Amino acid sequence: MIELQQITQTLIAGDADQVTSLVQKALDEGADPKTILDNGLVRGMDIVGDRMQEGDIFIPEVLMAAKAMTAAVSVLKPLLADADCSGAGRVVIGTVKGDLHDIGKNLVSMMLESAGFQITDLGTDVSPEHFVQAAVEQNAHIIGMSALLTTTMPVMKNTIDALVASGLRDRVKVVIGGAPVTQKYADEIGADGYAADAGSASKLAKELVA
Ligand code: B1M
Repeated sequence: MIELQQITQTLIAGDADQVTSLVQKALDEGADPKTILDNGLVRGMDIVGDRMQEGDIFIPEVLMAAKAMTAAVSVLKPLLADADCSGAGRVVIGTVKGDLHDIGKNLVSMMLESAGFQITDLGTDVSPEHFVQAAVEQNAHIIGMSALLTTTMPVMKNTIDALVASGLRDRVKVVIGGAPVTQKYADEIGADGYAADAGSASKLAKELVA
């Protein structure tokens, strides 16, 4: 029987092949995909973050863990589809300028896609102008922004300002998230919503376009 703890430790060790195989075995044994994601994989990335902050591990080890996370999530992706999906709307999503963290953003994209949204993923390091341009091109209902650094959070406000300047603000909802982001910050900058995790982001997006 695969323990979630084993998955967490293998993720922290950055062993993509092993973690992928453990996730597959856990699924074969009947484990719930969402539990594997939250209590095995995301938990592992949190521990990686704590160790990085304490100076116990460095960027190369963090990158290995990040690659292992991406590989493991790809096994879970088809199983996390939302049963209640009904052609939901168009979302332009990205990690804001100056920020290269994309694991959380990719999870949010994946959950939104599973919930029936059409996703345009702009990747990382996305400028306010690029968000606005993509929202126009895609006729987007929602712009989703992710930031993992306190220093890049202000780009979210800059993007909302750019939306206002382009005359689009009333037509496009703005959802923000990422580890340092809070509901209070969303209120301060005039975003339409904040979500703490990928599951709540999908729920919130559905509410906003209903
Ligand atoms: Co970076 N990093 N990192 N890092 N990194 C953090 C964020 C940090 C907290 C680590 C630490 O010190 N404890 C710290 C930020 C401190 C701060 O600003 N307060 C930090 C730092 C300092 C840095 C560098 C500056 C380090 C350096 O170079 N000295 C550098 C910056 C590079 C840059 O972006 N310009 C850097 C680099 C990196 C790597 C490249 C090595 C790698 C990223 C690889 C990648 O993403 N492809 C990396 C990683 C992996 C992390 C940690 C360890 C893990 C992040 C992660 O993937 N978590 C992170 C520590 C931590 O967060 N505990 C850390 C798992 C992921 C599932 O969670 O992204 O929070 P998360 O997403 C969640 C929710 O937040 C939410 O849903 C997701 C799923 O549930 N969510 C949204 C996210 N986006 C959302 C959008 C929404 C809604 C919800 O709506 C649109």
